[in-house]
Amino acid sequence: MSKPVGDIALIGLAVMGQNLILNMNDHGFVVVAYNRTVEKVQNFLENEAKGTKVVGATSLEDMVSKLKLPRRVMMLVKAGPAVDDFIKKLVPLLSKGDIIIDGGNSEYTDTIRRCKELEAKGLLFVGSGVSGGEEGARYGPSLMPGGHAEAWPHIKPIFQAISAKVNKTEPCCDWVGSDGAGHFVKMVHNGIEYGDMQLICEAYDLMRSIGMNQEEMAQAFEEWNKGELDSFLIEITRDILRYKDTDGKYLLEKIRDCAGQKGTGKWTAIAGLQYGIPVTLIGEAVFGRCLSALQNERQIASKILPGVGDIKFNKDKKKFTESIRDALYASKIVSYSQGFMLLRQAAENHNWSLDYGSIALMWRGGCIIRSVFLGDIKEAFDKDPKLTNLLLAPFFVKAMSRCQKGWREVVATASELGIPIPAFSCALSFYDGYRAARLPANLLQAQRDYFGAHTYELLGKEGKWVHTNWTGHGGNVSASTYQA
Ligand code: NBP
Repeated sequence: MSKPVGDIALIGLAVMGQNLILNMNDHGFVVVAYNRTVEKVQNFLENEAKGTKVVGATSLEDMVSKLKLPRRVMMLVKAGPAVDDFIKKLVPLLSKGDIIIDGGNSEYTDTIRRCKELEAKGLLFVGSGVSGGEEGARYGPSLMPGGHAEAWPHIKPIFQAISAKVNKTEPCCDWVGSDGAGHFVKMVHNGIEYGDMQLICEAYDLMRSIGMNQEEMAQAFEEWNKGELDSFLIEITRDILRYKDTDGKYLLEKIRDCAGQKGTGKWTAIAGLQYGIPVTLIGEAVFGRCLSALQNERQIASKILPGVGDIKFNKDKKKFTESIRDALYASKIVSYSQGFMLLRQAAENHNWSLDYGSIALMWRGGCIIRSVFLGDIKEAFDKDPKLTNLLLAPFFVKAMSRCQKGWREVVATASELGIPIPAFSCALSFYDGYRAARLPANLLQAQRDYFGAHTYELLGKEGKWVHTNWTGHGGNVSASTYQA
């Protein structure tokens, strides 16, 4: 039998898998390629991988026999049962200390379960977030690996070589933490991506509503991309706005306003509810897509429900565009603060020791949310690793004080004009709520106690739960106190 040559095996020859293999090949690694539909292996070798060192496998046994020890097997297949199916088939073929990596968009709870199951079998498991789409996979993705830490030294050289680099040398990839930490961080990344996209869409909707043409909008985005909003999503928005169809007309205007989604934003919002962290902007971004999908109902309602009448925009367009930029930046700061709050809470619940500066660096390049802004976030965490909330970092306090006037003007004007801006406005409400020393939850507690004897604490006597017989004819027995 010939000596195994494969540094790593990759299962799943769809867009992500093929591109990641070619990226690994470019960096000198020998990849063994395999796919459920085996014919795709030969096809890949004869086309995209022609002239490379990529080796094909005709079965899982063949694939495993071609790998150096410890064996490293990475899957990039559809998340869900496909991952479990492959794990089941791989386990009898692998030996103690071998490594299985799941690079798909798996739910972090599945990754936690798989880590436990494989640990019992002596195998190492890594759940890694991979971001950057096709282009990222080919030329440098952001990689967020987590799971069994013993696997990290064996995969680090490959992962850090193929990942995107900030300042040409700093890899957008580092070890995130144990069990599901990598996939959790990737999930929050995707949630933040939903938020960023919604904010940009609201900015576009405002610009359109105040009568800017598409070239004017593109110019605004181009300008914004030179400053603190410099990011991949702003850049592609500029290009999308300028893109003309074969008939010379703008393509964007012809696209149905009905958004799709694959689930990771929803998972982030659900995690926010589970961990009790108000990731309101991500939640609104998910609901914004749901509302857009009710297009038929909206068409009907648009003819029935009254709006604001003939109130017209009568401000200076140029100045108002600057206010939109401030609203976008301030809302983005809120969204990322909420995302990092969720990471912090999950880390506490799962005992993950997350390095928030390092996570910001992982997102700084290669992935869809890559931006200059993430460099500022990294710096804030580097300066104060114990920072309780990004909003409290001096850099962002300053930004908020500079942007809030324009932000408030945008929210008020949009409300007057009847333009929906769920993300801008919920971000502002969160900001005002977070900075409020007093909220009306005293009344809420009183209501709960009134109808359900749920008890409340008195100011200055925290920890002592009391019940009032509000009506005079209720009992004095209270319900037990617990947090859902
Ligand atoms: P897909 O998500 O479309 O998955 C295609 C691969 O899954 C093929 O290899 C296919 O095999 C295999 N597969 C399927 Br579908 N059902 C299977 C089953 N029941 N058992 C075994 N294999 C099965 O590919 P992708 O877009 O390259 O994404 C791969 C992973 O990376 C996914 O988890 C995705 O969420 C994640 N991801 C995608 C992107 C992106 O931009 N596309 C970005 C980041 C992460 P077959 O050829 O035999 O049908």
